Amino acid sequence: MVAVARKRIPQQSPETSTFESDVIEGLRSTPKSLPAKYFYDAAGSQLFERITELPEYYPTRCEISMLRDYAADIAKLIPQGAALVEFGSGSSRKARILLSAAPKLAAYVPVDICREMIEQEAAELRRDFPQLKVLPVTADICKPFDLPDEAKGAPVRVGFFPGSTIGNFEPHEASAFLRNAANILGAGATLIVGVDLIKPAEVLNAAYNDKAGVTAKFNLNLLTRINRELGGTFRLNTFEHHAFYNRERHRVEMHLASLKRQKVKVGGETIDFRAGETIHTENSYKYSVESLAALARGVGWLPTGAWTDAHRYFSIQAFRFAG
Ligand code: AVJ
Repeated sequence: MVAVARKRIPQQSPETSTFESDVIEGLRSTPKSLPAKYFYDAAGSQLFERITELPEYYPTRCEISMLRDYAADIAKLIPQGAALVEFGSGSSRKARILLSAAPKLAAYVPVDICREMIEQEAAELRRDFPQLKVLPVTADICKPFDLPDEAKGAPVRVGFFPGSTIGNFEPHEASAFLRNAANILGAGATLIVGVDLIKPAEVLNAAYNDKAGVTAKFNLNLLTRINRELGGTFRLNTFEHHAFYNRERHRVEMHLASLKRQKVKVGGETIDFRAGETIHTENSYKYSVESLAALARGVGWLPTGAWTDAHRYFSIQAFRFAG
């Protein structure tokens, strides 16, 4: 037997070590990038809540008022005894509107990566909807996961994916997500998706460059998180928030631009920045009703309904999976 030198095993949770390897990989790439999903630590989630209340940031307000206005119509797509499965449920604020409008739902399955959040929310939902079976699942919505037996046993399943979270995926990832959702929900399923629409650049640029600077704080908080959790040496006043609508690719891009040439240490690595070099931190893809339907059709979802607001800023789209 040959003795093998063992590497020291870092004292970290699996989440932390994936965070570290994702961050190092992104910062060593050209151009530099970081995955948008890491925005949402406790501080980042609070900053996002503040974004949703900004005058310039229309999507959340728009979607919630549409869910209220069209709840009865949307509920017509929810069959008797169905289980509602929400992908990335968070606070379940939007699902509550559907739950109130569709009393024939038998079960609600909030799926989220954050365990504490859904367990706490489940207790409140059970109190507010005593007839409903609330069956939380802790899982990464991008990967295959198992539904609870009671949801599998329901006559049919209805997926719910609000918030234009689908816009954070690259189009090929959005397509993979839709395919995964079809596999999880099964034949006869309906999927209700909230999607931000293509619109004039001025509206989009304002929504991601708010006057109060909350979106800038949200973006920069990713560096604070890296400093705290990975021992990074980012100096926040040497990076600047950049956000703009990329018309060719139908997406809002967020970046953090280094104001000078500098070196930053992260997890034992040294990263060089040129003056003006950026880290690409987020894409927020915008769709038309037709372009999302085309993507969905490609993986077997047929359009069964679409709603937009008076300005055509936001859409709620429904699809059915024949199987
Ligand atoms: C939660 C992904 C829908 O893309 O508009 C808000 C996140 N980023 N402001 C979005 C976000 C900057 C948001 N999503």
